Amino acid sequence: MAVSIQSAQSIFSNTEIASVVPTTTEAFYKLSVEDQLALLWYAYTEMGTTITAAAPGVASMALVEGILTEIKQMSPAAQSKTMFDLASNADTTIGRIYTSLRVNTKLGFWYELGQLMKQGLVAPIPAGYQMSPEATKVLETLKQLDPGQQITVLRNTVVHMGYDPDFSQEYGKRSAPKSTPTAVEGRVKTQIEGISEQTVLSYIDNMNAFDFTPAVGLFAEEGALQPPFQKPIVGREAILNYMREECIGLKMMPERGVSEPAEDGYRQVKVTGKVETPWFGSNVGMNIAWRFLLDPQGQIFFVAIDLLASPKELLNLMRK
Ligand code: 45D
Repeated sequence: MAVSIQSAQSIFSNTEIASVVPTTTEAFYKLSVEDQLALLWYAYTEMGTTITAAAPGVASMALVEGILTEIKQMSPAAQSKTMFDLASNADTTIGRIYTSLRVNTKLGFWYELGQLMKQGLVAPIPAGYQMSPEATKVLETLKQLDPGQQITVLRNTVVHMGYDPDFSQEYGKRSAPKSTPTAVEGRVKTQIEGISEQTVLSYIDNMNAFDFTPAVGLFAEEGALQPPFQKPIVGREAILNYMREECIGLKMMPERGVSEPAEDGYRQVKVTGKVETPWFGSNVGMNIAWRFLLDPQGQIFFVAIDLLASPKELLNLMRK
């Protein structure tokens, strides 16, 4: 059987992923928009993990200063309606601007709104708002998840707001701005217990330096990258856009791995470790697996990034 992106998806298929994240996200979307906003507010204020003050620096906040100022000047009722419209994917000017933003800027926008809500400058969730029993259940489930899983649910909900939420998924059709990679002197060489494949080590080093052009150069021309709970992004150009959109500020800390021959001269490599987002820094380490399939030339034919079900999975380096 020839190697394909589809066949590659099932390497190391015994990897247990955090499927509670998509199920909780789905349950969230079934709630009324009022409940969704209230739930986000309670989750955000009660989660116990705080957003690091440095994080908004990774977002191009200049792009949202205008709408934030506009929102501040609105009546409380209009402020609430703006948030409602965003959460319900309504076709509004703000909804269209929001959709065109990079993920980190969307997060920064809500971070600022959250601050303004705390300061009383933007309408809060009405005092005494009673969530439905369904919403209370979703919030309870969310509270049980580990911090890395909780922030992934929060991020999913924010990314899907605005008009035409699918727009941002078309990485091949949208070119993201470049960013400045870390200077060579400032870089550290990664070591991964059990792994000597240069492609894998260079992947991590380039990603940690936000040097996405050489990172993408490690992929086969028609190679693919599959983010957690998403379909594979295929081809170098689309992957490059994706990285520019989503990978600034990420800190990848692989710990250990296994490498073994696969069919047709390919090689499969599984690495586990932690990833930190600039938003939560070292407060939240996400437990991650990278499942690489390298082609006979040593290029990345496929890599899946999985959010693991539990820390125990960090030690699961078995084959099937
Ligand atoms: O509606 O190797 C209020 C890839 C009010 C790339 C609010 C990767 C109501 C390749 C509460 C104010 C990227 C795949 C809202 C690796 C309301 C690769 C605000 C993995 C919305 C390793 C809510 C990377 C707020 C990973 C402010 C796994 C919410 C990255 C804020 C994961 C939520 C990153 C924030 C994650 C969430 C970041 C800031 C999960 C950030 C999450």
